[in-house]
Amino acid sequence: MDMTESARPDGPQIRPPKKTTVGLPGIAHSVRYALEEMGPRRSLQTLLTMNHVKGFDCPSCAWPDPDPEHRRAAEFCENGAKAVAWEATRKRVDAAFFAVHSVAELRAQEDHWLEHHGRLTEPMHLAPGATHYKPISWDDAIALVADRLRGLDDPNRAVFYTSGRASNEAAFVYQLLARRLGTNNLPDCSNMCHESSGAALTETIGIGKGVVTLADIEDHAELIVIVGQNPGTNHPRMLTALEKAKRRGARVVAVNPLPEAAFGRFRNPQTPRGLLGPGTVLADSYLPVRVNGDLAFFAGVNKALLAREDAAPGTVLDRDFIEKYCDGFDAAADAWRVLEWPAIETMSGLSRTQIEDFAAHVVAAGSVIVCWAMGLTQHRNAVATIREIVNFLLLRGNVGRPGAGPSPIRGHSNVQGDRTMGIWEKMPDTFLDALREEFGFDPPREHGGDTVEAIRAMRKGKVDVFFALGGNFVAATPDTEATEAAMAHCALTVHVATKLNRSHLCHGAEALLLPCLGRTERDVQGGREQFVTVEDSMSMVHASRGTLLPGSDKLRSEIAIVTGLGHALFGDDVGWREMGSDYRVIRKHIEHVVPGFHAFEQRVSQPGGFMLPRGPHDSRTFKTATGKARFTVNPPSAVEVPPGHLLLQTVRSHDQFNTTVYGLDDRYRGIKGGRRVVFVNPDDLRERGLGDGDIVDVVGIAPDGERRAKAFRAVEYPTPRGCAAAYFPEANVLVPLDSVAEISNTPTSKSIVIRLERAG
Ligand SMILES: Nc1nc2c(c(=O)[nH]1)N[C@H]1C(S)=C(S)[C@@H](COP(=O)(O)OP(=O)(O)OC[C@H]3O[C@@H](n4cnc5c(=O)[nH]c(N)nc54)[C@H](O)[C@@H]3O)O[C@H]1N2
Ligand SMILES: Nc1nc2c(c(=O)[nH]1)N[C@H]1C(S)=C(S)[C@@H](COP(=O)(O)OP(=O)(O)OC[C@H]3O[C@@H](n4cnc5c(=O)[nH]c(N)nc54)[C@H](O)[C@@H]3O)O[C@H]1N2
Ligand code: SF4
Ligand SMILES: [Mo]
Repeated sequence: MDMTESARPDGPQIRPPKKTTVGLPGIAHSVRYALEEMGPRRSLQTLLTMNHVKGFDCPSCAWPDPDPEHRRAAEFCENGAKAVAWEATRKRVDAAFFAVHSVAELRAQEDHWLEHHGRLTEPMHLAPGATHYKPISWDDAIALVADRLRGLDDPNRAVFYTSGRASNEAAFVYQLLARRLGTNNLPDCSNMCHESSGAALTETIGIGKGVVTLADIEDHAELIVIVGQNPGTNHPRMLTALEKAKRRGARVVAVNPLPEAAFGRFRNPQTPRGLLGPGTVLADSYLPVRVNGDLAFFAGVNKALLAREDAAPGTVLDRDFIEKYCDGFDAAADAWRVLEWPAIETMSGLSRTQIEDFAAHVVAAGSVIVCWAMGLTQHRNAVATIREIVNFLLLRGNVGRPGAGPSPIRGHSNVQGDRTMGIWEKMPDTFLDALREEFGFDPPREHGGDTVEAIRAMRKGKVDVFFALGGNFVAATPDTEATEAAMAHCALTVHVATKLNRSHLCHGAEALLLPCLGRTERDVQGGREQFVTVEDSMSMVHASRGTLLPGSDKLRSEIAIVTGLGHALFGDDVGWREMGSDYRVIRKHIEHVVPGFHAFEQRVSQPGGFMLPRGPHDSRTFKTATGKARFTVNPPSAVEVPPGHLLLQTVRSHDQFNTTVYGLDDRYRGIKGGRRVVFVNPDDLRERGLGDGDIVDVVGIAPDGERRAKAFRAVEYPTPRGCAAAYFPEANVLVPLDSVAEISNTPTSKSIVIRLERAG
């Protein structure tokens, strides 16, 4: 990665953070970027069909679409437009490009540079010992992968990674392929993302996903708490939903170490009022929690609620709900009673008064939703934190009624759907039994490895074939240097991808690049135009149809690639050919295997699609170990930071989608022209004899030694004392592979102990 950017005279320029989101600047940015990449015709052809009933689903985040009747002509946001322009660009990375640039040369380039050269156009092969990728035919490429997979001593020496952009149909055939081969090694980006949410929610309410709807947020909730999430950048159309909630009188509270622009004024680009007027202030209050202070915060809130109930019994808690639907309340209550306020204040960074005031608003609200994202999931105690949020909601019966419930806001556009389809290294036996019934083979039962375990296995030389359906494994995962080295231990690395990225250059002994269709492109198989389906953050399943001609006539759909490989490996044992040429056949299998998909074809053909059943939401049914919603005891904890050190969290800028860097600005945080910046409280800088604009090395400390990210520009920023922030993936070199969340095994990308050293 580029180590020199901050040292350049034209390094980042810093301005004060913004207090307003979107408005005219937001529109101007999306239009400019779209025109640059796609030109006027493609821009209109894509942007006006995106998120529409007969169009394609936005490939960016998993925020839901409004009802078909309420959709507008331009049903997308600035970042959705960027994602589409990025995919539908007219630029191409073809065989001539690879003939000119060696792999070593490409590896020395920045991530931004790599992806900006455009779409991959044909299959490419890197022979053992070769310096350049060379074209290979599809038949030879598929035969090569089949040959290597067939030659494995043990199917568990193969790893099948998935990034959350794959459609339901692609995900389903992909997990089928891995299990038919005999392995559950199906790590995915979710392992680094909402795994902690899934683990906490499954244990406590019996389902691994959120249980609210868009209408709950827009029309019903009286209090919406946004914790560890930056919706202005990462789920921009959530701002429209929050605006709607605000206009009918809901209260919004943000809990975050950074005062993100989304919590200020929102100028809705879809309404004249929003564009020309002063906009709507979205957050009524903002609680600047310390990084990793949320478990202590919610424990404090629960303690305060209990104290109010003790003072006026029967007025605060929903006793009927607790009695009828929950267990574990007494043990949790005993634990809250003995908590000490000073410890809660130190760990959370918030005062008792702030916490008690928040509790007062909770009691005043008939219904409460808590939304969260990566600010909660990527810490050692992430699962405990989310369980404590469930406790908080259960106390007042805020689950399974309008305007209430837990709402993890998902990242990739179909990451939730991929899990529903079986992309998980630990799918339950019920799913595996259903697969056996449907396809007549016995899927392996032994759990597979997750993302971190896959890297560990590679390091030990236990992985021969690494296959990735999308994503950018080496850039997204922690401990960049160790991970890049681990990949080199594989005999074959295969990437199904739309654009060139770092993972294609940190290869095994031999490598393949298999270029695929993107969401925006028409997919014709068996002489018929096909569509795929996706599931959003609120469990709505709907269709997605590309509208553009494919970027090259040699692209194949992900489904065609996977089913083609299935056929090469196993002949037509489970009907690979048929599935590849008619996606309705895959949907029929999904209907038989995955609960909630009855009459799939018919229901997904309805405008807007259908909602999957969710017991806690639909009927207060909790499929937990005891059949009840479970209170849990979660002793507050926070990462201990030695004197002189800071706790670093890694965030996304406004100009990126995960490892895809669209540009070098972060408009809302006032950063222009650079990404190697570290945001620090001004007093913390002063205490170290540093000032705004100084160039520093960020040094991560861990039991297994130090890691260094060189030459970052220090930026004074309003974050609590002791906290810092930098961008992912540049800061991933600092995250130790073995630093993971308890239970979910998610890398702790939001709590890295660091110190700053003036760059030498
Ligand atoms: N444009 C765009 N959209 C995206 C993505 C993208 O990269 N770009 N990525 C997609 C993906 S895969 C995901 S998972 C989501 C991610 O969506 P977010 O979770 O919003 O993404 P992050 O940038 O990681 O932001 C984390 C937020 O949590 C806060 N935070 C950090 N540590 C703590 C903490 O300890 N406590 C609290 N309370 N807050 C904390 C940070 O200040 C920041 O506001 O977005 C999705 N959407
Ligand atoms: N430090 C730190 N690390 C993190 C995080 C963090 O907050 N901090 N966040 C984590 C999170 S939440 C996530 S989800 C992961 C993301 O991890 P990944 O999902 O692995 O990474 P992405 O950057 O989303 O993947 C981008 C690549 O996907 C490919 N691609 C795009 N569209 C398609 C498509 O339609 N089909 C195919 N086959 N390929 C496509 C392109 O080649 C592109 O280069 O990163 C994690 N890593
Ligand atoms: S909110 Fe997310 S899904 Fe919706 S248009 Fe924006 S990026 Fe796309
Ligand atoms: Mo994510």
